[in-house]
Amino acid sequence: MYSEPKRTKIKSLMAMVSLMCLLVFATSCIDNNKKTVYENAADIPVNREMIAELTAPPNVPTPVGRRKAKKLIVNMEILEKEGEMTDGVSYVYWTFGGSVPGSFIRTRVGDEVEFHLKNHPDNKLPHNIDLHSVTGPGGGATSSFVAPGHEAQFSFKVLNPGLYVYHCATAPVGMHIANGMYGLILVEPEGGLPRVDKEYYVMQGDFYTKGENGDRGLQPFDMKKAVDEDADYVVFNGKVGAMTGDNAITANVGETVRLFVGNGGPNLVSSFHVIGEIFDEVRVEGGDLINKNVQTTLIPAGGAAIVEFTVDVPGTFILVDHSIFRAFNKGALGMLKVQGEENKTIYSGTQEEGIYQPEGGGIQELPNGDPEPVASAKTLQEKMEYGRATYMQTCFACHQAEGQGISNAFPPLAKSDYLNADVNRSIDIVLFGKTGEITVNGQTYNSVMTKQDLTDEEIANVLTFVYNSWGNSKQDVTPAMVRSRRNNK
Ligand code: HEC
Ligand SMILES: [Cu+2]
Repeated sequence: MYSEPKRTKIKSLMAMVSLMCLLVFATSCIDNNKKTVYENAADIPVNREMIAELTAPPNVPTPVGRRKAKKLIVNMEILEKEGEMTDGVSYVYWTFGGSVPGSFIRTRVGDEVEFHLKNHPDNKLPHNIDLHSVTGPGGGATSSFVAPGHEAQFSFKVLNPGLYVYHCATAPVGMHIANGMYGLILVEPEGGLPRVDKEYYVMQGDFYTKGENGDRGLQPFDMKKAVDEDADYVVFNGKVGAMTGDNAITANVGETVRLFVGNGGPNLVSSFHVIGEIFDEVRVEGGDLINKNVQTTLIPAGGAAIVEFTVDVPGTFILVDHSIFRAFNKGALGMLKVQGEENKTIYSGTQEEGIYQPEGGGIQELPNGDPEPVASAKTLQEKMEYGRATYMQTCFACHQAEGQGISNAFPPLAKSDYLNADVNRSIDIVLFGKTGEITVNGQTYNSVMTKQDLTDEEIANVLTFVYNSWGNSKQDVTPAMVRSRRNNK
């Protein structure tokens, strides 16, 4: 009667004993390995010195691999310098190492970082650095405050693995961050992160300018807009187009891509997404937690994430902040270009319905209010310049930087027989939109271009730019021509 439960008891006892044996065996295995495992990263000894390799985005330094912990010397120079926010718009950036985001720093657990922060003599302001990977007051800020023409030095032991943000923390802190003073420091675990084929550095930031998005000239920082969190630009790697066209990051079919993604803020949280990809793995918030099969990952201001995915099919994959107006209207858009063999099983690439056009409503229906009176372009050169700016803001997301279009989705404007055949038809397309099948350079497209909310002069300039670029017919389009087409309908 009791035999059944008894047997079960004996069984479980045996199971327990064998489990214990296994545990003992496993521990002795580790012991036999004679590898000292430090329970406390602070105890990891360093031997020898090494100058840290620093890189500007989208590049990252060489992986740490199996190297031992070292005294790692970081030489970081702060430079205040004018740069381009987008075509025709410049901005005075404050930078760690000359780039926004600042130089990427790559360390491993146990490293002892000797940080040299140099403030260039031509700079106007004092700065400092707060690294989120530092255990200590202010993350280093209190020890690194440095006036122009001076250098500050401090050191710290790298204790926790992960991907960390660093930033300037000099008052007014928000303003220093808003001007581009942030970057990433990676702390690899002992033995390094698993090997991948491609690694890139991407960091989002929001910018606040006196003028509105696209207003030309040198734009000063706007404190009121920054306080109101009313960003004019939201960008990857410091400017509109830092990761598009020729600046796109690249990979080959079959490769694994790892993106170190940070968000400098100062204000906005990023809904980071790659159109047409699924993240196989995300190291959530840059820490140890690995989430799998993720579509969009949240990257807080002052936070980071490591995302990884294998690219299976060729094409252009668009990196966005999926708060989507930021992507298509404020600049938070980058590109990963993948080359290699198509795989029709994974993606047919031929079906005509269902083209994903998130930019459809975004750019066109933006309520602009009354159009601002803009300076009129007089010369062809001016028309080209203004037209190019409109192109890069309005048309480029679909027709691409060199007018090459995207196969099966957006027809090319470069050497377009369709464009060159009839100027009035082109004006009508921009004015009123276009649907239905068309053939451009022998390829058929059957899609939708919504009407573009632009003034007559803007349309004249952008079309003049298109006609005078990329091997087209050099047609000059005037505002009067656009006006007469507009009134025609
Ligand atoms: C949202 C994506 C999108 C945007 C933005 C866009 N287009 Fe288009 N464009 C298209 C699509 C799609 C077609 C093809 C429509 C069809 O299949 O009927 C097209 C067709 C055209 C054509 C005729 C075909 C050719 O290749 O010559 C011209 C000219 C053109 N667009 C110019 C522009 C200009 C100039 C702008 C910016 C002011 C612009 N487009 C903005 C998607 C876009
Ligand atoms: Cu600063």
